[in-house]
Amino acid sequence: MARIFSGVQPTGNLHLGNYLGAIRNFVNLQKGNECIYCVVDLHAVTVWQEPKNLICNTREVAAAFIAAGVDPKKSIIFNQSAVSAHTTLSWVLNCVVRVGWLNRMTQFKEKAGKNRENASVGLYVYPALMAADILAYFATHVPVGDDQKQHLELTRDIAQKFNNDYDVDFFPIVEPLILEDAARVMSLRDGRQKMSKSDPSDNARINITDDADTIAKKIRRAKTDSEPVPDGSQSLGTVATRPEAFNLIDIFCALTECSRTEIMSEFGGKPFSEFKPALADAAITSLGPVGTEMRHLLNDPAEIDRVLADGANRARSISEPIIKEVHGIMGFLNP
Ligand code: AQP
Repeated sequence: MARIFSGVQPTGNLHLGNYLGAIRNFVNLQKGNECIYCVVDLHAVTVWQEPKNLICNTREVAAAFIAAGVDPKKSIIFNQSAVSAHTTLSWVLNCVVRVGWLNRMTQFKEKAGKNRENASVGLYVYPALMAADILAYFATHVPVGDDQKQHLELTRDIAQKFNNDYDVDFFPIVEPLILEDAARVMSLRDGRQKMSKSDPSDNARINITDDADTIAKKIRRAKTDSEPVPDGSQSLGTVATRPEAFNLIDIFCALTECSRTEIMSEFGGKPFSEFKPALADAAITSLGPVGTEMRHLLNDPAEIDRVLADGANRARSISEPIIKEVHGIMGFLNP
């Protein structure tokens, strides 16, 4: 049985991209696997989070997992800061990873932007914390999108170096789980940027908690051009020339599990005014029940906290013996 670890940051505004690219797949992965799904609040604070928002956003991510169909009795759902193994092991791994390795991480460069001197050290060592998340549970598989592939490679390198340095065969070398149907959803305002929680424009994303009217309105206002829906022919453009148009088609594909060819043969050559209402219907059918259930769950925060507490206990029972062994291997005295 594979042991799967994955996480989502509680940075607010959970959106359709988080759902189609990650959370929806968490549900299917439960079949035949042991799954650990973490609300990664320690990762979130690598950039500033308002404390009272962080609490709400943490519950929001947990509610999204459950509303989407993750079963908290079967899978482990917890928030990262509640289990000390993550910070304990990340310090150890900070001492294993090399500065040169971290300097090659493209996500730090993107997230820190031009003002790198002012970025937190936490943002810089984020990949070592991600390695700790995975290795603290001896996770065998991690579902990854393109943006996390480099970090997962680094986790493998860190595990290998620890094993070599201490001459042990201790940490397993984790495998990426490339999900064929994990969609990459782009912004509704700019088809070259991914849909993101931190986009200042709420119209750039469909939030999981948006109601049917808001979803329809955002899709109606989604950026397109004056050309009809692409049909696969050169004359109606390519992803490179019409990224917004193809993003809407790809969202439709992900929502309905149809191929681009199927969608284009139905809508290709037609005006977007005909395509958008059909896309809105598909989004409302797929996301609507999740949003409704999420809002329902969030009305009872004590119940969400109970699920998180139970998950944290189960997470500790796996990670604590692993951390003890790490300390023993490294020669930390435990008087
Ligand atoms: N646009 C997207 N399309 C597909 N998958 C996406 N994910 C995020 N955006 C898209 C996937 O969602 C999971 C959780 O992401 P995260 O919260 O850990 O951080 P992120 O990737 O940084 O997400 P955001 O939405 O872009 O947040 P901000 O704006 O805070 O950086 C991951 O599996 C991610 O691939």
